[in-house]
Amino acid sequence: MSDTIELCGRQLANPVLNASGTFDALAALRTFGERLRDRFPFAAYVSKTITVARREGNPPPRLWEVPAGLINSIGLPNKGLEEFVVCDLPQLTELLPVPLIVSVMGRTADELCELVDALDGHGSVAMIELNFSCPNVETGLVMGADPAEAGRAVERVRAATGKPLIVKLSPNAPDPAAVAVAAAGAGADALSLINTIKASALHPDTREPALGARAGGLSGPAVRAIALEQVGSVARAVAIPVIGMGGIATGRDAADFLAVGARCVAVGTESFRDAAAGRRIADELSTILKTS
Ligand code: RRO
Repeated sequence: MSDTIELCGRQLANPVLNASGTFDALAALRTFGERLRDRFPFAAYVSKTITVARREGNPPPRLWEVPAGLINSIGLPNKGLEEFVVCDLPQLTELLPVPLIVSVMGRTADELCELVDALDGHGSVAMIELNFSCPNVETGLVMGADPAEAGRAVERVRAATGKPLIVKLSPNAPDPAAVAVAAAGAGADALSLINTIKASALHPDTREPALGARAGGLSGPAVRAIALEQVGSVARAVAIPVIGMGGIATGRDAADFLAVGARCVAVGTESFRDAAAGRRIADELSTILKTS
């Protein structure tokens, strides 16, 4: 039996993707070259989120470990749309051995339209993920928290591109399934969730916030049970494919997300511990699906 699955009209070799911002494919491909191309850990690659304007990101420290998890407050540093299209996109086009999904975030629907419009003519961009859910920049949550806002934004972006649109939902919204239904109704082709859960920690010595921006987003095994619940409730509410993520570290975890209705899964925090985790999880998942 083959592990291939279909996502937004593309055949993927297996159901395991990366979570945006957790794997720097260009750095890895430049370092490991052909060896990595032949055994790339993911069946499709989601870029770090880009914005129209360049951003420096949040003050350090940006990462803090907690039991079974990681809090990040990265703050969306990126070189901006123009530099991404001129510098990164040609290299990703040349080097990536799997379909490319570009993650974008806008402060307004106009900005989102500018982002997707600039990507629309590039054949190497297989899909676009709209990040409605970054916990570390104010605007990331506004569109993702309110179903009506999310629906209006997706409707505008839908009219601006023919590329498949994945909407990344926030676990910090009062009702993620309601946002999912609104996004699907407005023309989203797929949904992904969860992003990180708003969290904070104090430094044990100073009793001051451990992160430069005071708070951040929690990921890793600590969030897995919450993610499984939210992915299941969203998958039951919509007919479009769902990409499930949140603390997936083994093939068994991945199988659980598929069992509650996800079409694909994504690996994030586990890749920081083991850069080849995506491949291992895909192999473990394959064995589980063949023997169950
Ligand atoms: O860059 C970040 O701080 C960040 C983003 Br864009 C996101 O979507 N999720 C997250 O936990 N961190």
